[in-house]
Amino acid sequence: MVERTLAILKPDCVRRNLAGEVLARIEKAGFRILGMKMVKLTAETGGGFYAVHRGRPFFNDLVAFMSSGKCIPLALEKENAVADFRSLIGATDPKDAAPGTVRRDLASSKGENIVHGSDSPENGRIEIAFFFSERELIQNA
Ligand code: IDP
Ligand code: MG
Repeated sequence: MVERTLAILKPDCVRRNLAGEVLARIEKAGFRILGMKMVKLTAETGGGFYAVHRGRPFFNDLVAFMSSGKCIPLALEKENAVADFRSLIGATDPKDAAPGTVRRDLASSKGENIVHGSDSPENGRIEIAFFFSERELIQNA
């Protein structure tokens, strides 16, 4: 089934000039980019995006990291987008991620792990709507 998923190139990715490398991998894997923008989250908006993790021991560090620099959210579409994107990026901790995945190849730690990917089609829709209005999602260009 054609699905949508939200990716975020996190502040470590942008800061380390790896956005082009990760975008190339996303394009080569067959994802259509419906929307792309550059944003800087605040403690409030970053905390809102990751609200599901509020109360976890890593929450404060996560929010500080996500608001530490520019991010690039991407609205992506393809068959089986959610699972295929998570396969492309690998496990949360780069030490556990499979060889050839974005996180294994590029990420420095479990916290600073280069890229976000939605964990279900429903969350994909919710997370895309967090960053993009309907008219910013361009299907046929
Ligand atoms: P995911 O990004 O692979 O879906 P989640 O469990 O949803 O992983 O966690 C969201 C983000 O929170 C992770 O990508 C990572 O940046 C951070 N995080 C998760 N678990 C830890 C941890 O144990 N230590 C530090 N940061 C963590
Ligand atoms: Mg997650």
